Amino acid sequence: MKIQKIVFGVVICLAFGTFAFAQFQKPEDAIKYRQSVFTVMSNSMGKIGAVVKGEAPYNKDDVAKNAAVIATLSSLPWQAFGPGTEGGKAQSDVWSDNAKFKAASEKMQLAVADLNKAAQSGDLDSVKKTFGAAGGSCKNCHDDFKKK
Ligand code: ASC
Repeated sequence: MKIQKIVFGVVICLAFGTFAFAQFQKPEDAIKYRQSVFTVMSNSMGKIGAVVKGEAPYNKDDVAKNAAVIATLSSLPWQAFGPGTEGGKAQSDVWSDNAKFKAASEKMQLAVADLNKAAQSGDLDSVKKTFGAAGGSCKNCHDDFKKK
């Protein structure tokens, strides 16, 4: 009996916690949220990009931290593209061609996971290779779904 109550409580907390996490009071809140996440991701991409281009020295720990930031944040923006949150820099295709948008988002998450794996290994050549694919996955999605 007691264990059933605990399990029930945990399930309710998880259900409502997840619900609350993915909801926004106003469309502008969702837009601000997703743009903020992309801003931080872009900042870390830029820092790794400078290393890849030879414009900044390779510091393994810094690259590893930035790659981890990107990989961690990569799962967050999508919950802020829900119905009724059209606007900002997002093209309407995000909603009208949502399957394609979702596929692009998944491709990006896999690419930045690869970049993070390379960065944690501390191998600059692997970082360079995976960075190209990660940046390409950002660009692909922007070409199709971000307002110019
Ligand atoms: C970045 C950033 C993007 C992508 C894209 C890759 O660092 O801010 O939007 O990479 O430029 O081509």
